[in-house]
Amino acid sequence: MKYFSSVKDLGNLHLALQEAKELKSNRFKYVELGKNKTLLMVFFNSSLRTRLSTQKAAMNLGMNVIVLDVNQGAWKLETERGVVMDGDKSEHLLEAIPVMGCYCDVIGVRSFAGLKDRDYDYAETVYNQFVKFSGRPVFAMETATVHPLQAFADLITIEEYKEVKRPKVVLTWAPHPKALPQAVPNSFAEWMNAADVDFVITHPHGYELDPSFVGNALVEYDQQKAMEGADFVYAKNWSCPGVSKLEDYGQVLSKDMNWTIDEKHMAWTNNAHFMHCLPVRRNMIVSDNVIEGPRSLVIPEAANREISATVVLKRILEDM
Ligand code: AN0
Ligand code: CP
Repeated sequence: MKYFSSVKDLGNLHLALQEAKELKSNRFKYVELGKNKTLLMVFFNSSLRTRLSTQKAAMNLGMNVIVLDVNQGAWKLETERGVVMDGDKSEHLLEAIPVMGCYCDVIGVRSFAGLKDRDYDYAETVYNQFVKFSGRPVFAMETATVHPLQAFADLITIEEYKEVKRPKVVLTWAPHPKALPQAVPNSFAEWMNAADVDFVITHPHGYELDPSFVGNALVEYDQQKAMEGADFVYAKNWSCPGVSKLEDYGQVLSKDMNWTIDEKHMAWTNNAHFMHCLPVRRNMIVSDNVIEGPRSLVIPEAANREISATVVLKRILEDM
């Protein structure tokens, strides 16, 4: 594997899940594989889980790791071509990327959505420049529109905790004070469509996700109806994807707290497990009782980020 941004990059998903299970029981098995290989992790915004879990995964494989926080200590980077650089940005991404490629063997990129220009975000302008100009294998650590390491970890978690062969999984929008990207719900939807689950998406009108990610999922606007009989409830906020109304892209259209997941909501389900990628705002997205409750999987999901990253880095190293 040279690039990782989609479930398709893994090929047979069943085999990838098996590999994840094996690596989880022996995560240092391939500690020789990454010897004298360097991972560069580039962050254009904040991170707790991705930073730590991906670094740990690289260490499991014996790699060296360099982390660059572009907004803290590096030159401010221009990302658009053709700009007269007379402002606060000292360097262009088009020089910075090949330079970064000189110092490492693999690059992880967290580029994040600007949420201003839908076409710019959905063209994955920043991530694709790393693919094109770094000369290195590149993987997504949450780009403008996808977060595949999270979705992979979420699927590993569902596999571990499911109590029926084909569980019902519900992705529900929940309120948040600030505009957030669609990367997490996009990838979650993409991965659930590829997995052996019944998948339902629920959100207020106007929050329709891009059809390329929704795929064959059932979209149900009535949150209660959607959640009835659910085995897993995956809550997440996202800003307007601009599908039905382009000018609303990146806007907060609703802060309706009736969508906040509390015990009343969970009572509609089949004693569902609660999931969220974290970081989460309590009592906006989910009540204290639900996130602290016995059915909450937020910590196991975060723990499985180490596993999903180990599988991805192992496959990249094996292909070098
Ligand atoms: C980010 C998001 O919603 O995409 C990161 C989640 C992994 N969340 C925040 O910025 C709060
Ligand atoms: N879930 C996740 O990717 O968290 P961070 O933003 O802290 O990396």
